[in-house]
Amino acid sequence: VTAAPVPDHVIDDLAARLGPSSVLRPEDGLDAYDLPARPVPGTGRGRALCVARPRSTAEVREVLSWARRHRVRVVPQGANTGLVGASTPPPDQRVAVLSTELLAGPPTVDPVDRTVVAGAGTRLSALDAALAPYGLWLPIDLAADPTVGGMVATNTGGARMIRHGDVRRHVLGVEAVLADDAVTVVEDLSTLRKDNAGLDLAHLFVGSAGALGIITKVALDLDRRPRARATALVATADPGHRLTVLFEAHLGEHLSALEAMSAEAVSMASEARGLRVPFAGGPPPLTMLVEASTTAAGGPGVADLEALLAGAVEAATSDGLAADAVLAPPGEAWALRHALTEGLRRHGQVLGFDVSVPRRELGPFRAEVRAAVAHWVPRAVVADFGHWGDGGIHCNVVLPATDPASEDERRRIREIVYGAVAARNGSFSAEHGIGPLNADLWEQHTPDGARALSRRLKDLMDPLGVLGHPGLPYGEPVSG
Ligand code: LAC
Ligand code: ZN
Repeated sequence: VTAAPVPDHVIDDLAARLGPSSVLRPEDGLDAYDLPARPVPGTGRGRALCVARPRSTAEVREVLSWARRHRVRVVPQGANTGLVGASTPPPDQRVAVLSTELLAGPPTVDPVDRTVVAGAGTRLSALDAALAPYGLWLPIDLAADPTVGGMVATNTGGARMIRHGDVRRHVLGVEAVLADDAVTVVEDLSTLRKDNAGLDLAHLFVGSAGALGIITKVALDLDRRPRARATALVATADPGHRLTVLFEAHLGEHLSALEAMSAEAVSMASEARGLRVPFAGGPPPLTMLVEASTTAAGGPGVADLEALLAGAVEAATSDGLAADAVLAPPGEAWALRHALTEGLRRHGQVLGFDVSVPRRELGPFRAEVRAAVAHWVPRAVVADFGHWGDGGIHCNVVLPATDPASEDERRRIREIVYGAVAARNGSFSAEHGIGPLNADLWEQHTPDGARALSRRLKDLMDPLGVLGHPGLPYGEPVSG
């Protein structure tokens, strides 16, 4: 690795290949590419060498050939909404950003097969607008507007995973460009739902964080849009797994979200955003957001779903699992849920941990973390929330902005959370993927064989190591 500055003629060579308007330089102002679209604690400001904005798969090949020739590393970037630091460049101006924002022609929808092929740079909102007229959607619910390429590269989860799964479950195919000697285009855009003809290479790129290839197009399996929906906010009397099991049993295939919000998180969000807390005595220790929905044209309506929810809540109350509950309009319930991240941030310094444990361990996990944080860093507040039905928890520890965590305290809190996760065979990255912020944990927790195979794949697909954020754990840095 050399720290020498990259000479101007290197960028000129890229501009000659793509056309000058497709390459942005620092003097053009690169804030939108150097800074994450959502604040990511622990990531400073990046500084890109330049930003390449290819308009086609052929131009992506040009960018990677250029990167190979000059030994410049390329960080792919979609909407830059990731939370583990993998989409922004490091600060040393030796890494170029490949923005997929112009790889976004109109999606090709097949309403009979319920599939779509879209350019990697297509925003989730734009995809949704293209699918709505057909009564279709991609059922991934996020408090952000990422690109579909980014969603595939990070395998996002979101708040409807309990019913619809993560992005991986919807990926039928991928077109990607490798940084191997031939700059190979792997084209696997079949939209067949039944296609068991050999290795499914498209899935190699799912969750790869741009380390194995640049995703240029994706083929996705879609669902019908819900026709009716009802939500309840439930004050839990038992912060364990029994309520989850009860709601699953009672609501069956109608259950489409089961989220949890701690009193601390709800207070901070409602205060910061002026939102109403629908419980008379203030937020209960743990509030569940339960959603029932249906896509069936001839199926239950809103009133039927509300009755179904009311029945489930009644059963929970008589079992001693629910202390109180209200039927809240879906817009209001989700507004509270989606306000949490921002609400916490306005409250102070947020140390965020995106973790998961087996569902029966959620209660004991939270109790352990809370006790340990209270003991070691008493001024810190655990304001957790998350995807309870999937065992996912955004275990946020919030400190006063005026009295943030010291290095030692940060390390201690990290040890508490990840220690409690590891003791329960949980995951240190439940849904936000791998990036420089958690690469050390990947090294620590990934079995030897899996690490070795990951490195060999990386080596094969990107032998010079020019692809992806340099803080990703899979490969050797570029030499040259
Ligand atoms: C959420 C993001 C942080 O669940 O994953 O709100
Ligand atoms: Zn989440």
